[in-house]
Amino acid sequence: MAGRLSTLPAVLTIAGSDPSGGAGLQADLLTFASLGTHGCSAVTAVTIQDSVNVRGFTMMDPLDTMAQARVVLEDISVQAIKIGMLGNAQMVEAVVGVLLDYPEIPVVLDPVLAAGGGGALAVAGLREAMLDLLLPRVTVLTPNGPEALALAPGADNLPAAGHALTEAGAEYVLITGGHGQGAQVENLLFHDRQWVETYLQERLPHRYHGSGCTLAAAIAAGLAHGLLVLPAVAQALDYTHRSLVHAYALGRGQWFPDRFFWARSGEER
Ligand code: PXL
Repeated sequence: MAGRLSTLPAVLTIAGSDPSGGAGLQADLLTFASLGTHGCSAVTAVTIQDSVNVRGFTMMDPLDTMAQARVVLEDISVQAIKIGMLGNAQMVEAVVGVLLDYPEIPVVLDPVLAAGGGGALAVAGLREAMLDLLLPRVTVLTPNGPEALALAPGADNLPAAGHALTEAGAEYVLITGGHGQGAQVENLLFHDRQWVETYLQERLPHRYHGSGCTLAAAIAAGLAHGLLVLPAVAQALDYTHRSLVHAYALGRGQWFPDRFFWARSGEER
């Protein structure tokens, strides 16, 4: 039997599990599949949560998470890595150790501190470890507004936070505006201590669970397809927005993005 002549580019997510299926590695794998890539996953934590909020989480042993990442990276030519929930500083240190062995693979980091419902997905020390150890290895950092302000030392507004986070080592910083106010969502892109682009989107009426995961995973998928950062960001913002336009209410809380909206609506992907 003939095999495929070409393969799908592979993307690895290093992230937490969300049993509701809305966020976390479940969201990443759906997004990877929807965008024509093959998703691999290394689990950092198992969360207990629904569409309303987080009840708790259990961290994996970082050695086991890194063993998952290493067997994948040694076997499969991974084209991009997406990092989501890291949970604690030990997990950051372990991830950095693996990334140092693969300096050519672009990294998208969603610096997860809390879930959509507000519940914490991080313990003390995570913020500092991400800032000091991980940011210098990050191609695109995707904080929402509150995360950007929490991460950037001393910043009291979003442009200052964007500048500080590129200074801390992230090559590009995309601060998303979903948590802001106003009819338009303002997403701000920074590079090399400069504010280089603003992407405006219509603000949608609901609260969503897993929108940040979808965005970061979509950027990683774009990079895996060989896109440069700016087109990868623009396409991922558009894809995420459309997945939210088609979101559905399944539980009692936030709505879930439809990462396969194009398959159901007949729209272009
Ligand atoms: O969207 C942030 C996020 C990341 N990772 C996991 C999550 C969430 C939000 O709920 O559950 C595992």
